[in-house]
Amino acid sequence: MEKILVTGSSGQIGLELVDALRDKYGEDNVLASDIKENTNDDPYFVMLDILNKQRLIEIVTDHKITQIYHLAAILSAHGEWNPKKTWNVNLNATLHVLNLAKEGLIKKIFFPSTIAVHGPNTPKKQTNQFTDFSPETVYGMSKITGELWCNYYHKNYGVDVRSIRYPGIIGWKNKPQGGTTDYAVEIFYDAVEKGAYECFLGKDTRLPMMYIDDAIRGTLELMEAPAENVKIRTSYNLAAVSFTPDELTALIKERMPSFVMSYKPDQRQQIADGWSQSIDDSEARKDWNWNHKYGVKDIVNVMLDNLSK
Ligand code: NAD
Ligand code: AKB
Repeated sequence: MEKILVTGSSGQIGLELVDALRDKYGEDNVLASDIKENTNDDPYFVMLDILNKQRLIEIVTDHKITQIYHLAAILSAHGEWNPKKTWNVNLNATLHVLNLAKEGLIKKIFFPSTIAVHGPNTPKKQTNQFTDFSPETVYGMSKITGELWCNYYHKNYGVDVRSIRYPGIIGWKNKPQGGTTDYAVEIFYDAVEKGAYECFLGKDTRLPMMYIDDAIRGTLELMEAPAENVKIRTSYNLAAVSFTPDELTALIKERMPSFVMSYKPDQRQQIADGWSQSIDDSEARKDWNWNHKYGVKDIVNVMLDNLSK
């Protein structure tokens, strides 16, 4: 029986991933953990600062954890406020988790990477799996280094670590914080609540995005794939849709003609300008049959339908 620990479980992805894992493995076999208080009275939640190595070892040993989904991180925009802390949380804590597997305490790890591993020199369109990585944010630097360590631990110590480079994730259940792609969720909340949104990115800023159900299904599919199919042990490119704020506005206006969009780009514009606009994920499609289900119109519909309720 698998016993799973999710770190950073109170975040945008963690809250939904924990539910999906519990549906699959059973409520009491999935332990949620975060540095942030859990507000849902979850009996299977523990407080864990991922930098506290001793507490991490105690939790893994006491609960006989076999797999860790290591989500805890500081995202791109917030990462620039405190680069050293971001490096520590995003990279050094990942090394703690990798060491648990090297020492035989756990069997499998999921490490989420990101399109932020790309930088200004990376080709922008249909960015290939194997490309130039020269990120200019500490978030991107920590994630590409994390990917390389994952590969190193796999090749040298046989650690079964699997990873996806998520694009911007869109879902209606939780509002994201601290990222550069957050506008693509905030816009729907504000459209429903205020009928208007002021976007912190310029109208032509094209970025790769994905609906959260696709991201979570893809994560579980990768983690369940036979080990021999998982050929890439840095991190898999994963793609679904790609659009600009202007294009998204046009689709929202089809449903809400009175919706008003305005633009006030801030420091996040520079971060977005360094990232790819669309992603070639053919390796994931070939190796473990990845396929997205939600197109951009589906995302607009599912977001507006659920938030309106
Ligand atoms: P999030 O910021 O919503 O959640 C991250 C969680 O980590 C937060 O709940 C935070 O409290 C926790 N955390 C931060 N420091 C911690 C520490 N020291 N100890 C324990 N917990 C700590 O992020 P998310 O959007 O849910 O992302 C989850 C993972 O997926 C991250 O690793 C992120 O890099 C990656 N990712 C997310 C996206 C996206 O669009 N959401 C895209 C690419 C990659
Ligand atoms: C961010 O914008 O920082 C994240 C990401 C794409 O990694 N959503």
